[in-house]
Amino acid sequence: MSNVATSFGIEEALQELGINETNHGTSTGSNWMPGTDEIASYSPVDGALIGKVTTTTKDEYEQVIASASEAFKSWRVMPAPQRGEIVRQFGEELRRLKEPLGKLVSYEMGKSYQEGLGEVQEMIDICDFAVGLSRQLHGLTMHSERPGHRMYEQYHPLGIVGIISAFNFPVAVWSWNTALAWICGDVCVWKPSEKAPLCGIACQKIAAKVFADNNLPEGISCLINGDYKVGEYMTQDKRVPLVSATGSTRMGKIVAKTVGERLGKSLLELGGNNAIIVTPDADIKMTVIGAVFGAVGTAGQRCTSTRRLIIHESIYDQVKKALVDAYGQLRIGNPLDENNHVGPLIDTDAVAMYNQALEKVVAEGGNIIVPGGVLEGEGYESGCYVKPAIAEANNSYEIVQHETFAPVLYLLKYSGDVENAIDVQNGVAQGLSSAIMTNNLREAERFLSHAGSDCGIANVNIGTSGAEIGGAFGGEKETGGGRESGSDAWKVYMRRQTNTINYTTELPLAQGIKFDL
Ligand code: UN1
Repeated sequence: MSNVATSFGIEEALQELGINETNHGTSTGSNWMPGTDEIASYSPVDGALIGKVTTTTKDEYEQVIASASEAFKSWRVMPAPQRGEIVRQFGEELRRLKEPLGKLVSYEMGKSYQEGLGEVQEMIDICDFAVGLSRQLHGLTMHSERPGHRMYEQYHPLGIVGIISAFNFPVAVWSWNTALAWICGDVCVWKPSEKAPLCGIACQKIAAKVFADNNLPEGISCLINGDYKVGEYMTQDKRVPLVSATGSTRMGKIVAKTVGERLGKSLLELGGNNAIIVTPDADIKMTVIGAVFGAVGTAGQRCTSTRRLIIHESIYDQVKKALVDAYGQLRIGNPLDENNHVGPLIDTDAVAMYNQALEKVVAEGGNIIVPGGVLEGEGYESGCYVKPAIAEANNSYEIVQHETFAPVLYLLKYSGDVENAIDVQNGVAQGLSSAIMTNNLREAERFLSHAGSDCGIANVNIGTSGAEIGGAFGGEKETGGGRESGSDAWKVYMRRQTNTINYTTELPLAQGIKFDL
């Protein structure tokens, strides 16, 4: 174990979570399969090897699907509130293991420990939400046009839900899917990111214990590991009616095409290019807090991170100065140390992309006002620590149109009416999250109107990131159109059936059709 790992209790956390030096990466619950090539997980915090995970073979994948299909037969007929009880117990286990799991998230992914705990809290919250929902999986009843007939709709489980998740929320996104899918009566197969596979092992062990303690069959929660080829086993597989994928737009397009070709369903949570509009009526103090957290939180690696600030010309210089001052206060370093605001990027490939973005914005005519750079020296040995940067730019720049998963914030100036700012905000291919900072009711309502923000999330006087689980989460356009977590997102995990029952001795046909024999 490295010095950092020792001083911040990583060894104990790994032990509590059952993580070994080498871990089998394929599981149907209590049953773990040996697998093949190993994925090594290095911490971006200090570059140390945390552990290895074996990848899933095609043959093991087949065993996983067989087990999941078998489990589905009994799980789907268990009353939903009883499934809710299992999810409640899972939430309790998460409460018990919140600290070690939060620590692992922080050490393997690089987000701050506080954000790691926050991520586990999102898991707990979605479990609570799902428990209540397990008594509310309701359809509608409607009046039949035929006498003595009753018509209603009901929701049935789909079957196997395939989950492909990204490194940046290595545990929460899985739980948003599983907590709902499980209470809906589905079984889940999860392929976590190759960049955070140990988080996947930890979560699967927590879930497996709950299922085993309740004598439930293998296969309700399954784990597979590997690169895109292992993901393809699921996207191409007709036995997986729904694939929920989080990641880049590039990846999402491939998933959508592959799943679409077999007329399966996909739930996509892809790239964002989120903006905050700052109008002349904005509270500048709130704006700065929201913008800085949105841009540098999770080192700019949330799909909801703030990438663009669209500022009215009348307050542009004031906001710019306040931001430069705030960036001057940021402490970059070990994310397990609660004194630091910004941790590392996930790996050196991400650092290369960050560098390219800064080069590109300059090449396109941008003006860097808070310079970036890769940090070196003591504490920065992993090579993944970068300085959050700010550039004055134009929305038409190719790089501004592109989602760079790093702490690079673009300042864009607008003049005239709020409509002009909304046009800029909507003038990108992505449509995840958006926000306006204003105390002017007219501006706020314009932003939220049919002619306003075209994003899945539109906030007033709050930044773009940090959504609560109670609302449906997701975005439009190249973000993929999917909705996860709260509200009625559960419906994606079920199939709808319309039922008509005749309780007379006649057989009248709909639409007045006569068919006398
Ligand atoms: C993501 O970045 O993939 O709104 C999800 C937020 C978090 C979720 C982000 N609750 O920032």
